[in-house]
Amino acid sequence: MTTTQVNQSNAYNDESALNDYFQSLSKMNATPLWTAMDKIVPPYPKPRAAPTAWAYSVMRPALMHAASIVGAEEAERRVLMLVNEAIAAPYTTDTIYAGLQIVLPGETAPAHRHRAFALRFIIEGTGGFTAIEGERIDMRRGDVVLTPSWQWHDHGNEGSDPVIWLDGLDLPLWQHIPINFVDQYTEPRYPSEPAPDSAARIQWKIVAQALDEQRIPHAIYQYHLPDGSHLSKTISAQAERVEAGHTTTTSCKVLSYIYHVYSGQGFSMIKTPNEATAKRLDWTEKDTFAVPAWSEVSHTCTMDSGAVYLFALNDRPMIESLTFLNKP
Ligand code: GTQ
Repeated sequence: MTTTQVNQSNAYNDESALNDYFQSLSKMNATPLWTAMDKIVPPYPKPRAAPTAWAYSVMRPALMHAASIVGAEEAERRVLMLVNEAIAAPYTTDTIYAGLQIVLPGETAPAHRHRAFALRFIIEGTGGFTAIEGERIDMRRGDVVLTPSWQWHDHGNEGSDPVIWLDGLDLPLWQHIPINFVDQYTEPRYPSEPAPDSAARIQWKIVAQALDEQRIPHAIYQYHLPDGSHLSKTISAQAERVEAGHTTTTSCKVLSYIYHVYSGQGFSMIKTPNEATAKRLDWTEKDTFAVPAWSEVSHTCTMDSGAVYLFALNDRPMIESLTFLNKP
């Protein structure tokens, strides 16, 4: 045996020598890749998110409770973050954040701007508005209101009931790329004028019509800006109609989604690459649920008549621009 061979076999078998070696590495701010290879370069895609659901019947009282303990102005944004059951905030999925925001009559969520992109899907209340860079936009049930990066925005409510909406932001990305920060405006409200025709609002009736025109049991509509592009460079949105009694074809997408039930009821079967079996999430109107990336998913409408209408945030723009929309 040569000296080299002897040394090698010792190094492979001597556990305490290995431990000493690993300890010496940590003092050098180094660590072996070969003991962590599966985690660092996984053999299959491993989303951290798990399928998670938030029932509106549970979340609405919690939002009303929040409204009784903190003012919108004091909170800056009175939001209950929807936290994925397998990851800490701000992760609702690996790439998308969602929260539920409530503004009471007469309140103002003060003007600020940030690098992060935001969109809102209005769940309930009349008289709510978002002012975006001087455009005052009424918020109506089912509408999507956009807040592009670095535009001043404040929210208010001039109606007589609470206004509640789903916030969708690209915040998880900025945990990794530190370009997001907030700038506070000097006054609670940024000066604004009513803008009934603003391109920053996409009305539900337009989306519903586009879904209904597709005379198929499972219709999908991708939101886009007037120039045909996605709603932002990072996250966008889609809507779906599933006819009464219909189950969609099971499909597996690279994208992750946060679904919100506009109307109707049913359930989704969601199998992530991390689990052997699918998880069933039952849902009804105004509920929200997270679908991790790379999941096999089907949606079933359990109603006897009519159809379920679903809204979903997705991370399509980012994945598409990385050219990873399709599986290799
Ligand atoms: O309305 O600007 O849910 O800045 C999280 C961060 C909402 C907002 C959120 C925000 C906002």
